[in-house]
Amino acid sequence: MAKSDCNTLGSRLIQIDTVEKLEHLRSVITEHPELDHSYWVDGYREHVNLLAKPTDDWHFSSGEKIPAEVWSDGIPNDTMGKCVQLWNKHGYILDDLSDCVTNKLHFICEK
Ligand SMILES: [Ca+2]
Repeated sequence: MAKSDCNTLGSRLIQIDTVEKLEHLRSVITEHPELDHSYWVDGYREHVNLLAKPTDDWHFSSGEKIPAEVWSDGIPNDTMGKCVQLWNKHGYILDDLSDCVTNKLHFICEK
């Protein structure tokens, strides 16, 4: 699983907390066609239930709130969203997903 794999390496899932960091990742990935995957990145949502709005309560593992500006318009959009991917569609946007484990996403660690 990505989180424990990152921990084994003495790192963590990458925390995309600024637009600059997001754009840097996009430029690295687009320059290297072999890196064209969707990636599991840090972010989770508390209080997932059908009454909550998909935009509610998104945090990094550090507990900090995910800043609104790193999300694209209309995202998060999954009622049951629990985790975050850097999606290899729409030019690598952050997207919420209900399950990042069974989707067998690649993942990015950082120190
Ligand atoms: Ca979504």
